[in-house]
Amino acid sequence: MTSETKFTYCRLCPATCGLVVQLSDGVVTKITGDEEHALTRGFTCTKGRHLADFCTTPARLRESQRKVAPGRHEPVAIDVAIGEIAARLSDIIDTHGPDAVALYTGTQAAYASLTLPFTLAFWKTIGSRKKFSSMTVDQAAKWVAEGRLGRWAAGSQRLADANVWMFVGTNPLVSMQGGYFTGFPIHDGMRRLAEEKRRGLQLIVVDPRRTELATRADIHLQIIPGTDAALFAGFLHVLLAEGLFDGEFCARWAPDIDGLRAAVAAFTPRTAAAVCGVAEDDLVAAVRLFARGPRGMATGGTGPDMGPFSNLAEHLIQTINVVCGRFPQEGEPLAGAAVLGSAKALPAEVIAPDRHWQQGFRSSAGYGLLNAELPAVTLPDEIAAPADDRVRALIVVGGNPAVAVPGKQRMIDGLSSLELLVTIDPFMSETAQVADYVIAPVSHLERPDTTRAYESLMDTPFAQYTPAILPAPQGVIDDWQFLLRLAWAMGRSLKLAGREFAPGSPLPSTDDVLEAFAARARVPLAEIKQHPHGAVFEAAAPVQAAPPQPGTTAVFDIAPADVHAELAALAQHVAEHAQRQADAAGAPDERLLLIVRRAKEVMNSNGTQIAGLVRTPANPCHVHPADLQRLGLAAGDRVSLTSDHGSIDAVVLPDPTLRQGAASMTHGFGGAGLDGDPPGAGTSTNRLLSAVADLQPISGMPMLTAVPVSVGPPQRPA
Ligand SMILES: Nc1nc2c(c(=O)[nH]1)N[C@H]1C(S)=C(S)[C@@H](COP(=O)(O)OP(=O)(O)OC[C@H]3O[C@@H](n4cnc5c(=O)[nH]c(N)nc54)[C@H](O)[C@@H]3O)O[C@H]1N2
Ligand SMILES: Nc1nc2c(c(=O)[nH]1)N[C@H]1C(S)=C(S)[C@@H](COP(=O)(O)OP(=O)(O)OC[C@H]3O[C@@H](n4cnc5c(=O)[nH]c(N)nc54)[C@H](O)[C@@H]3O)O[C@H]1N2
Ligand code: SF4
Ligand SMILES: [Mo]
Repeated sequence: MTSETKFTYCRLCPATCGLVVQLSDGVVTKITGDEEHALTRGFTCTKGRHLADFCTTPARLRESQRKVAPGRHEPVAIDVAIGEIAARLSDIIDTHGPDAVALYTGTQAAYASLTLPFTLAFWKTIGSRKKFSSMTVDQAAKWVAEGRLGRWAAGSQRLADANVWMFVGTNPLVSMQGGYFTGFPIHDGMRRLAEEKRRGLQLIVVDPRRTELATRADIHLQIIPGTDAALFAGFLHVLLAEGLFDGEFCARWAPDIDGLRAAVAAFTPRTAAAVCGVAEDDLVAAVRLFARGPRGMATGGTGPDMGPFSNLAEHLIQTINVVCGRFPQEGEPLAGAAVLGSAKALPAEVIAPDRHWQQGFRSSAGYGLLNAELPAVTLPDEIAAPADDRVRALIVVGGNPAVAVPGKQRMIDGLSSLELLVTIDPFMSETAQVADYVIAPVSHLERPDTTRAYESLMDTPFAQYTPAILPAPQGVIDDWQFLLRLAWAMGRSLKLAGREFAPGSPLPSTDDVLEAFAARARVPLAEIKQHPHGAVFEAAAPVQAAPPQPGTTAVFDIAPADVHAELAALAQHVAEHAQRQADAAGAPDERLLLIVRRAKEVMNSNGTQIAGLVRTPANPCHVHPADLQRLGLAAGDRVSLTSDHGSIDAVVLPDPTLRQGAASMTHGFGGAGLDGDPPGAGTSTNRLLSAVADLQPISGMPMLTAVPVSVGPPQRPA
């Protein structure tokens, strides 16, 4: 028997936790956290310790699959699959043009460093404008806000230098969401947060649940779900009324203070606090604490970006940073690391709002391109559109749109009606089950990789290289290699990493391509490879913000006309809501507001297939104990949740950390059920949510949080 110990890192989420893998005769016997890892110091979550199961579970595909009849797939050799897919794609493009082919990228396209660059290069050579991703069922409001407000060229301040930070609707101690999204450290967050707090960092958390993060807050505003826009309008009202903003910064970079003051005038702290269900004093105290700074930002996660008025909520959160001047100034360190990537001293100035979606292409559903993407909920519309270049073929990389997007059945029906659906996926996901080809990729522990792709999310100049830990099964292919070979089979080259990968040239190895991507690294890849636990490279210290370019005239647009109009609409919505409540004083709305939540044991739908990872009951519905009692329910009861758009079943569990009136579930569950979620698999909340009602303008973002549901006796047999 040969025993081996190998060092690597987890590739399921950006936390890239260091792992120690123990093998006996080539079989993984145990995975633990790597105590010697430079940043994660032994921390992992349960998913990381199960990482080998993602490679070895019987459910994992070891060969690519071809559909032979609806619901029936057979193994297909990769050369055959590539040849057939290339021929069909070429035919569709020749007959109907490149826009008849669409792309959907999901989260797992981002976690192998070569997958996304090759996907985007492949996409460029196809030349289609119909690109979709999970971002438009996630935080598309951030793109809208930047396009309307403008952004700071030198990026964000760093938590490590901050005195105060306000986290809105994010729980990075579970989600590990950090970097440019929230500013939270992606590595070993729990310990890092404790260290920053000991240094004096003060925390404000806005969340309807007393989350792991909220228990560590100096001020927790436990708002009514879906009321963020009103809260931050009130927040800005107080900031401006009390003169707590940075007048000098605004005079130079955000001149329309009077416009903003007028736009938030209706949102007095009393009104905002009443709408949000918090104490007025707490709101005012949060404003004063934040304003005192002098450093630190307000950042939002999925909470404010998935609810009603999400574009507005995100605009107001970012505007708080603008009026308080909370950006790196000339000579201050930039956030984000660059060890394998290149670093540039970005100027301390504004990049003007461009509202890019207003120009150029419009989809048949009427949307412009937001960051070169169309709304994911409109994919079924683009498939059904009465146009010659309607979406006829779809390529999915690292995503599971059948389960990720509200209106689950609508999406499954749309995907099923495609002329060609290809997904690269190690599992027979719901999307794979209706696909014509399922390409079986190399799995996490089977590929060498570097941490390059995560550097923009890091706050420390850290880098790690990992070799492949396990051999890949014969029949699988690297995501990037499939895309390159598919392009070649279509007679096209891919251009990336300063190279042209032309048809007929020798097929590079993954290590060759990783080298090519490291050509301009600040620390040579060869040196990084000498640190099996990863290392912090002081030679790659953060660069400092450069002075603004002479003559720059760009400024933030803090109160554009559409934001004004949205605030007016919100004020009216608030007034109507208050009126309805007064009218119904005797018969209050019994419905709960269903909110989003991340579960430690799964990463969206990843992990739902791994035995021993998912707890029982799968995807329970959490309800405050007082609400359970009011509804006559007990822990463990099966219930039906009914929204205006659908109904699902779940098991209720008490959760005293919730605000009363809220219920919370996670997403990504639902198992193999194409017509309904099978018992025991956990239900998909996307059967409750609408892909057509209450969409946000510009982004087409649906409502995923703060959705009214009635909770009652189960309507289906167990
Ligand atoms: N109701 C509700 N819906 C939501 C959300 C919510 O909060 N509530 N959250 C939304 C958010 S934020 C997001 S990001 C989306 C997620 O949307 P998606 O990214 O579309 O969904 P995932 O479940 O992450 O899909 C990842 C897929 O990649 C596959 N995969 C795993 N490893 C690999 C690999 O190495 N290569 C390839 N090619 N594939 C791999 C997995 O098997 C899985 O099928 O869901 C959204 N949907
Ligand atoms: N373990 C695990 N980690 C993950 C994922 C996963 O599925 N599992 N998914 C990954 C993905 S794709 C993403 S996008 C990130 C998301 O990362 P986060 O945005 O940090 O996700 P959550 O931890 O769900 O935090 C969202 C918080 O918003 C709160 N919330 C709900 N509704 C509202 C509201 O109306 N207003 C406010 N202010 N708050 C509200 C919820 O109570 C919750 O605490 O996580 C990533 N990490
Ligand atoms: S999934 Fe868990 S173990 Fe893996 S990187 Fe993320 S937090 Fe770390
Ligand atoms: Mo996400």
